[in-house]
Amino acid sequence: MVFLRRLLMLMLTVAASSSLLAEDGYELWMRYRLLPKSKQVPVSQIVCPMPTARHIKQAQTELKMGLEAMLGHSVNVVDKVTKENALLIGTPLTNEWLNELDVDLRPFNEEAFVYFPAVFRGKKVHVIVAQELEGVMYGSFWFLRQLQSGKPLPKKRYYSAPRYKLRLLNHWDNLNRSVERGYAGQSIWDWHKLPEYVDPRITDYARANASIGINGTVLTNVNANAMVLRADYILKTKAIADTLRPYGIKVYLTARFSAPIELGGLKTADPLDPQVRQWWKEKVAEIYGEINDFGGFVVKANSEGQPGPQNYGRSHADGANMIAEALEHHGGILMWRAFVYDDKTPVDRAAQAYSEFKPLDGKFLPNVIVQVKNGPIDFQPREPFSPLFGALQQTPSLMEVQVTKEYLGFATHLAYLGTMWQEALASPTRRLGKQKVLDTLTGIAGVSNIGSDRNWCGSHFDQANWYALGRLAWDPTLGAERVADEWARMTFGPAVAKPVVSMLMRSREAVVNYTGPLGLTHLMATGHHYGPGPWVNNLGRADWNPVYFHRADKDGIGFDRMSAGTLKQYAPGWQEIWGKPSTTPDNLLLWFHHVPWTHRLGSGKTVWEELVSRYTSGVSEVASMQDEWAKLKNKIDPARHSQVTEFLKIQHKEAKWWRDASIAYWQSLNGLPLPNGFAPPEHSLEFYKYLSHPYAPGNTHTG
Ligand code: GCV
Repeated sequence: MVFLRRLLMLMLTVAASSSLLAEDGYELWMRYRLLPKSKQVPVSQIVCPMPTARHIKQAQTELKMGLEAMLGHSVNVVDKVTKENALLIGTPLTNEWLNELDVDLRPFNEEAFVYFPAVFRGKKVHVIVAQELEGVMYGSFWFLRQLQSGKPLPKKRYYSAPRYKLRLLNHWDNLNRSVERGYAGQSIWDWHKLPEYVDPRITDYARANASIGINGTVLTNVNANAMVLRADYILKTKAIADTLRPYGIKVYLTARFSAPIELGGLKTADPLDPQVRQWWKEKVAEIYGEINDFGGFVVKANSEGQPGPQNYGRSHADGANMIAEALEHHGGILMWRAFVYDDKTPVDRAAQAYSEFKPLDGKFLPNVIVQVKNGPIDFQPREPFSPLFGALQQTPSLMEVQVTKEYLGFATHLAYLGTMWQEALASPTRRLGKQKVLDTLTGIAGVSNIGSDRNWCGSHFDQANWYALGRLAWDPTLGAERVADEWARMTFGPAVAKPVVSMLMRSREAVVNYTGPLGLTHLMATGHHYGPGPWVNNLGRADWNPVYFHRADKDGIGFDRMSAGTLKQYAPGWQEIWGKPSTTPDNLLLWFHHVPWTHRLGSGKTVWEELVSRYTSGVSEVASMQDEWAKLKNKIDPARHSQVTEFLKIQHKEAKWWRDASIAYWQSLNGLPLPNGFAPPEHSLEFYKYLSHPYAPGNTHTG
C-alpha cells in the first residue's frame, strides 16, 4: 500500500514537472505552446492560393507551425475554402477568394494589414488581408500573437499600420565577431564562414524581427572598419541580405569616413575632393550591383576618434551630403549620427549634439537622416530627451536607443527599457504644446543586445527589450506596460503575466535609484562601464570623468546647466520648468542644477537625505523582485526560473555595491552623517576604489 502510494506520488511529480520542461530561451516569444481548449480559436485551414509568393511563404509557414502547435491538430495550406473556420490570407491579387469579400484596405500603407471575421459562402472565416505582401506577413504574426497571449480576436475589422518607416536594429558588431557593449556572446554574423555558409540562426533572427515589425538591420559597428566595404565582404553581406529579405528586412552597413584612404588608396577623404566623391559613387554602385535593395549607411564621424569631415575643415553636412549623393540615385539613405564630441573639452558635453547640428538644419540632402540618441549625453539610466528632437525643423531625425544595457547593469540586471523609451517618446517638445518627441521622428533605431548566446540576449528578461524596440517602433503610443504584458504572456505564459509585468515595470527605476538618483549621471567605472566610479577624475579629457558630470564637493552636488547655457537649447516652456530647482522635478534636479547638500526637496527631505533614501530603495526594490520571482518557482520551467533567480542575486549584490560605494564617496566629500535608520556602507571608500575588473565584457575595439 505504502509502495503504491509512493509510486503514485512519483508519477504525479513526473507529470507535473513534464509540463514545465526546461527551456533555454532560444524560441524567444515565439514559443507556440499548446493552448488550453478554452483559449483555442478554431482555425481549420490556411487558404493561400499563392503559397510561395515573397513574404506569403514566410507567413504561411509560420502560421502553419504556430497554429498546429497551439491548437494540437494539423492545419493545412490549401488554395480554396473547404472548411468552416478557414483562415484566408493574402492580398486581393494573390488570393482571389478575397475579392468576394468586402475588403477595405484604407488608409493605404504598404506595410499595413487588416483582420476581420467574415462569412464566406456560408462558412465562418478569418481574413488577414493587406495591400502589399509585407502586410500579410505582419498580419500573420499579429494573429499568432493574439492567440499565444490568450487575447480574443477582434469581432470587427482591425487595422494596423506602422507609425514609422524605419524600424531598425543597429548591431555594434565587429568583423572579428566581438560585439562592442555586447553581453550576449559573439556576433551572430559569422563573417569568416560567409558567404558560403549562412547559419540557420539568421533565419530565426529574421522571424523574430519580422514578428515585431523590425524592417532593417545595420550589421556592423558604428566604430567602423572599412574592410566591410571590400568586394569579398560585400558578397558576405549579400548572403545575409538574401536571408533576411524574405522577412521584409533590409540590410545596412556602417561606413568609415576614411574608407577612400584605407580601401581606395587615396591620399585624402576630404568630402569636397572630386576623387573622393567618385570613390564613394563607385563603391555604392558596386554594393547595389550585388544587393539591389541595400538600405544605406550609418556614419559615426568626428566622434570618439572616428574620422570625419571636420578633419578636412568641412562640416557634418558636407560629409553627409557626399555619401548621401552617392546613395540617392539607388534609393539608399544615410543615417548620420549626432552623437559627436570633438577634441576640445566642451563647457557641457550634453550641449554638443545640438550645438553642432542645429545650425546645419536644412543643409542636408533629402536622403540624410540625423540619428539622435534619446538623451543628450549617452544612454544613461535617466536623461531628459535630447533638445534636437523638435529643434530640427527641416531635417528628418531618427531616435537611437540602446537595447544592450551598457549603463544599466549589462545582461545580469533586470531592467526593462520600455518605460525609459516611453518617457522619451512621450515627452512634449514644447512642454505645453501638442507635439511630442514621437511626432518628430521618422524612425527608431535600437543598438542591438543580440549575440550568439543560446537565449540571444544574455538573459531571458533582456529579450523583453528587443521585443519592446520593435513594438514601440511600430506604434510608439502603445505604452510600455501593454508591450510588457504581451511579451510576458508569450514568453512565460498568461498565468504569470501579472507578476512578471510588475517586475518589468519597476525595474528601470530601481536601476536609476541604485546607480544615480535625482538626475545624477555618468558615474560608472572607466572603459567597461561596469560598476560605480563616481570618484574617477584622471581620464584623458575632462568630460570623460564622472567628477565632470556630478561636480560634487563639500558644499553641494549637480551640474549647473543654467550657467552652462544648455537649458536654452530647449523650448521656452521647458526653460520655465527646468530653470529653477524649485520647479524641476526631483528626478532631474541634479541634471540641471548644482544645489547645496542641505537643499530641501518637496518631500521635506534634504538632497542628501533623499539621495541616501533612493539609493537604499533601489536595492530594496531588487530584493522585492527576488521575492516576487521566488513565488513563481512552480509556474515557470526550472531552467529559466533558476537562471533568473541567480541573475537577480547578482543584481542585488551589485545594486548594494553601487549604493554603498556611492554613499561612501559622497560622504568623503560632504562629511555628513547618514540619516537615521540607514545602514552604513559595508566597506570603506578605499575598498571600492581598489576593485578592478579588467575583463568585464563589452569593452572591445574595432576588429
Ligand atoms: C560605439 C558610448 C559607448 C561606445 C559607443 C559610443 C557611440 O561612448 O561607450 O562604446 O561606441 O557610445 O554611441 O558611438
